Amino acid sequence: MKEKLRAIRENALKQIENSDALEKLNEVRVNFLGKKGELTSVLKSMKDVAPEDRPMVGQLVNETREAIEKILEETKKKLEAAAREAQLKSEVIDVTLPAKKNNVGHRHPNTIAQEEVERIFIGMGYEVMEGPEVEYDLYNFEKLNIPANHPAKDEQDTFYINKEIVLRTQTSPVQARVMEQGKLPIRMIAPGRVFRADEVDATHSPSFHQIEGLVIDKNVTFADLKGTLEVFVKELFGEATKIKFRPHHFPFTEPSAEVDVSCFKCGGKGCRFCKGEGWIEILGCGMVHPHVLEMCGIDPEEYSGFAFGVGLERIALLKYEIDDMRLLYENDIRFLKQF
Ligand code: 2U9
Repeated sequence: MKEKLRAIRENALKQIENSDALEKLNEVRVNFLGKKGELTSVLKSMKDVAPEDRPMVGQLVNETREAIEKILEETKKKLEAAAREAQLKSEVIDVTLPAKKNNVGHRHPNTIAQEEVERIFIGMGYEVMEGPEVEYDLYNFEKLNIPANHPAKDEQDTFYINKEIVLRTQTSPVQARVMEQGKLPIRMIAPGRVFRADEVDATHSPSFHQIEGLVIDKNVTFADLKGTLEVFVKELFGEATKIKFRPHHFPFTEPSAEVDVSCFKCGGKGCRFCKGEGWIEILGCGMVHPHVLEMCGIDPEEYSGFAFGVGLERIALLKYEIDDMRLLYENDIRFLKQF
């Protein structure tokens, strides 16, 4: 029995020594100390040992178990340390590698242009106001001097929710609502999305954006309008920009004008960009029609004002030299990344 136990012990130690992984070590433990293990089967055969030898044999079995367990534990610790070491080595961080790029989005050219226009007017003391995109016909047309059957209603054909409610064709209803509140003077711009029943092409879209401005105070004249817009275009397109007013007609302003700026590419000589004209049409404007003032609760005898409107996409296309408006809406990241 003594011999058998020594053999088991030597065999176990050899197998433990040869274990190069924790799994293997566990197998050895099961093979020797497990329920069906070699040492356990010796214990089971104690009944065959003479009763007087049993204490001695029992002690020997225990010593063998303790010896195997001790060396198992030591080897387990060594293998665990080696595994941790190997893991640390394999997971080494190379701090010289380029960092993972965090792909943050960036502003759309429309947004860049809108914020630029807002910055300029805020600098002149204007407030930025917003209003609903779904509007009453009353605010979108009637109060802006465009009654039913007015030809301008055809030019600004839009999407009707019902007879009285439309998708706004201009941001002017925002100004009409502010005027009705009766807090004067007013110095505001209204940027926002507008809608028209237009076919899509390089310069048209059924949904686009405008920025309209309104100033109402005592003694506001066309000279104030000219000075304001001159400051605006010089800030937007450069100090050398010249400005030209051409008489025009809008139902909501009287007198009205369209404004051209000298081509900021060729300085006015005429080039491909301005189609040889030297001038580029940029916005519409005028003195607020007395009837519009009246309909919005302001006395035209006491107050006067000017208004202007500019297409945001038009500014973005000009400023960033984009030749097709559709590019602004296609969400092609290769296009958007350039601005
Ligand atoms: C009120 C009174 C008057 C706003 C104005 C224009 C001239 C104009 C166009 C520019 C490009 C529209 O997007 S566009 O096609 N707008 O030419 N807009 S005056 O006049 C107002 C606004 C509100 C109460």
